[in-house]
Amino acid sequence: CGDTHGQYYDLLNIFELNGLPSESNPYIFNGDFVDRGSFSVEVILTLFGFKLLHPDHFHLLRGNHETDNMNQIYGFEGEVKAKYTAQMFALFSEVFEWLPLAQCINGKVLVRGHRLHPPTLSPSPRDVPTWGHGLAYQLPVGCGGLCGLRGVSVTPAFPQNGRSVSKRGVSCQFGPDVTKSFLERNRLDYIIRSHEVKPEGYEVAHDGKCVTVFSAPNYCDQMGNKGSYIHLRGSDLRPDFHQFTAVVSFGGHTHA
Ligand SMILES: [Mn+2]
Repeated sequence: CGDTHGQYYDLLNIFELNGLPSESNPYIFNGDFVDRGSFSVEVILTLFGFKLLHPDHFHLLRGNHETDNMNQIYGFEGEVKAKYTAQMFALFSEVFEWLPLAQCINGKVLVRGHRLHPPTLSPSPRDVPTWGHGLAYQLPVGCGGLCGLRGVSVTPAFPQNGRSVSKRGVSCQFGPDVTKSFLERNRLDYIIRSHEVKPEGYEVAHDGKCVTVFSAPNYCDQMGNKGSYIHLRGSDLRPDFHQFTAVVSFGGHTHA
């Protein structure tokens, strides 16, 4: 699953559609659990609950919204302080620091949500306390002329070969040649990433080697996008996409 962003009723819908987490029904959530939606506390407590219940079959990766500076701007800090206390927010913040940044499934599929650095992605998560929009960590050595840029994030969905700075100037987009070379060097089949809203809830790019999954339908109550989750099927872990639309609740209004 990709971003959930405090959309609690849509998270429950995923479990309704795909079954509750269990040893025979494992999950990976690819970051961005909180912020934007109004029920980030409910989302994260539910996810942490399943993590405690099934530690080896329920996996949470850290998104760029699992950080203090994002939580201050996009709602989670305020929500926690309103529903609980400042101390409770400090505890969430501490736990977020422990979440891994990426996960490799069966040595074949790299799941990595946010600030993906395919050219030289290191196998061990790095400590990035100020990780977020505009404060992302530096591109590692090997990224050519982009090394000196602060606040660089890497976003694919770029059909041309090579790398370039995105329109907003805060991220680096990379082409299918970069994806291919990264996968070959690391002996991987493909990448699953999130962090970017897609109309269909997912997108397959770069000859099927770079897949985006986004699980917050009608993002921010206005995008009109579908959400999706992916099943990995068979020994080759081929992606099988499942789409869903936003849950309607509260007398006809979507949650928010
Ligand atoms: Mn996001």
